[in-house]
Amino acid sequence: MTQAVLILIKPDGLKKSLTGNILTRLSETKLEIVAAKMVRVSQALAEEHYKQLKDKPFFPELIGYIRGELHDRKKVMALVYWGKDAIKKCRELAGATNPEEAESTSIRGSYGRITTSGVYENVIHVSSNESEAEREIKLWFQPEEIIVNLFSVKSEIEKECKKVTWA
Ligand code: DAT
Ligand code: MG
Repeated sequence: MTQAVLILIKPDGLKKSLTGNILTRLSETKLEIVAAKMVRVSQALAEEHYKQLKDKPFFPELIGYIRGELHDRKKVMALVYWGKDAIKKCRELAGATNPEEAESTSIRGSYGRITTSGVYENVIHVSSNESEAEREIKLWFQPEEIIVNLFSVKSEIEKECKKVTWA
């Protein structure tokens, strides 16, 4: 089944210069990258992304982590991979959520760690099912940033909308 999946290279992955390694690992899947960008993560975006976890005791640390407060890297790399069984293939490569339980050759098993304060620094985010992937891709990307038509769109005319362009 052809699927799309949101991948985030988290601030620890960027700080540890793992971007190339992670993209190389993901290329093993033979999936297609259909969107990619660097994002400075606002409090609102972080809270919306992880809203299913808002009642967990680690939620404030998780938000600080994805916003880059632990790594002096206030950005993440966001990508959409697309192709057959994309979610399963990328989740397998990522490994288990807890980096100590992740298979040692997986991305999280190879590069993740648990901090002394209990944050799972697991290097990469991968959507876990199709409905989560759709919600997350729509949260992180606008339709024109994705080079294939993944979901239905609507057109509207924006009036008196300030837009910054190249001078
Ligand atoms: P995944 O990222 O594997 O989909 P998830 O959606 O359950 O896992 O959790 C999102 C993130 O929250 C996860 O990547 C790391 C953090 N997290 C989850 N469970 C945790 C725990 N018990 N302690 C600390 N951080 C946790
Ligand atoms: Mg998840």
